[in-house]
Amino acid sequence: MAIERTISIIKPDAVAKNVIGQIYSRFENAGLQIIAARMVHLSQAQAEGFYAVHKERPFFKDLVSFMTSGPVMVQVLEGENAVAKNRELMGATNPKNADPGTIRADFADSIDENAVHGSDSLDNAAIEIAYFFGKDGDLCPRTR
Ligand code: RTP
Ligand code: MG
Repeated sequence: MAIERTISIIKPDAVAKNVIGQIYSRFENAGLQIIAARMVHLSQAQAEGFYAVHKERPFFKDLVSFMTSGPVMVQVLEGENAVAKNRELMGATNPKNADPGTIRADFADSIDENAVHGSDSLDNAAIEIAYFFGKDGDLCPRTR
C-alpha cells in the first residue's frame, strides 16, 4: 500500500470541547503520523474558498458560518492509505449514521457540527495541503 498524505481539520465544535488530544491519539493509534499542524481561525473568505465545491449546496451558508465560528486545528496526516484510513476513523458525515468508535460517533453532535473534516481523495488532499501549507506542502517539515 502507498504512503499518502491527507488533510484533517478538527472543527470549531471539537476544539471547543477540548478533545484535540483525544482525536490525535486516534490518528496515532491507527499508524497515521502528524507531520504538520496549525491552529487557525478561518476568515469567511478562507472558509468559502476551502469549501468552494459546495457553494451551490443549500447548507453552504451554514457550513461557512460554523467553520468561522471559532479556531480549527489543521493537520497533515501521513501513512499507509492515509486518505481512506482517516475517513474510516472519522465515520459518516451524519454522526447518527457513524459507526460506534468513530470520531464523529464519539464527539459530533449533528451533521452540521460534526467534529472533523478529512480530504475525500488523493487529488483533493494535494489541493487542501497546498491551501494550508503552501505549494506541494512546502511548509511541512520533513520527518523522514
Ligand atoms: P467534510 O468535507 O467536512 O470532511 O465532510 P464530508 O466529506 O463527510 O461531507 P461533505 O459532503 O463534503 O459535506 C461537507 C460538510 O457540509 C455539511 N453538510 N451538511 N445538511 C446537509 O445535508 C449537509 N450535508 C453536508 C457537513 O457538516 C459536512 O461535513
Ligand atoms: Mg467533504
